Amino acid sequence: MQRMVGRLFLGMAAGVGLLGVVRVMLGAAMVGAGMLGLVSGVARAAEPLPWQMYLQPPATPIEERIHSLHDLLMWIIVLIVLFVMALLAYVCVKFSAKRNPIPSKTSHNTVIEIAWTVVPVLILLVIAIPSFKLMYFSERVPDSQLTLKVTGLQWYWHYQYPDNGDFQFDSYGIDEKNLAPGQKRLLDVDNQVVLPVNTNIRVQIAGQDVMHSWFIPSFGVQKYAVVGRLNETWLNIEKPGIYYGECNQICGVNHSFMPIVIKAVTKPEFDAWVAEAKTKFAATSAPAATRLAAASSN
Ligand SMILES: [Cu+2]
Repeated sequence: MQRMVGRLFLGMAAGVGLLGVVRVMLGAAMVGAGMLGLVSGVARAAEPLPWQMYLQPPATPIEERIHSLHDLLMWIIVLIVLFVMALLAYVCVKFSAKRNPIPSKTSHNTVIEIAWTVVPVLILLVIAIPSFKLMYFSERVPDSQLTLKVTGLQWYWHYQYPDNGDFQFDSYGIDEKNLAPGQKRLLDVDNQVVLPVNTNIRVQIAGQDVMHSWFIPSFGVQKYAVVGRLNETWLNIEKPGIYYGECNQICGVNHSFMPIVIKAVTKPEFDAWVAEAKTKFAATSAPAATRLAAASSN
């Protein structure tokens, strides 16, 4: 009975190990392919695509560093999985009941016990150093040249440009039935956030009803929008383009219908847009929810 349980356990461990190896090898292949740019046709757009693997291409210095940390971790995982698999295979062969009918009763080995405590600690240290560096890098806003204020509401985003005349607007996801040709379902919005490239942008994020989260994968930005609290992060978008994100904090029934679209443009294009936006959004003084509440109390 004991032997059967032992075999079952070994079989399960081997199965799980094998699955892990397949998964990690696939991941490693994607890392390699990503580094070589082989998946460029598939994964080069800053948006989710069918059958997409690996991360979206980075568009900010933060996301570039996230990619390197991810790749480092992936190689560490590959090595650990291979090492554990090799040990398992060795044990299965060398200590099978046939080859080793009288098992040793050894229960302690000081050297091995110290080694399997110290080695994981060292591995964690190797991971911790770049991880903390990245955390500080993404938290500390460098000299900002522009501020964007983001407010999360059920279920849309409200944006404010305090340095550019303080105009503000709501940004709603577009209903499936109202999509124009070329617009993306669950990703496109009525009013895009326009930002200049190569500019240090301070992003301040708050909530007005429940918790939301402003998440743009290709920027490496994911910040909670909390009521009564101002969270802060920063961006420096490297190339013009359209970047997509979504609310990624479950915030109620329409959580999946509050996408984020950032249009990154050159500085002159940004200035032209600001001039236009100031008139276009002149009548907007607060998020729609606040305006509705004020109107109904009158
Ligand atoms: Cu939300």
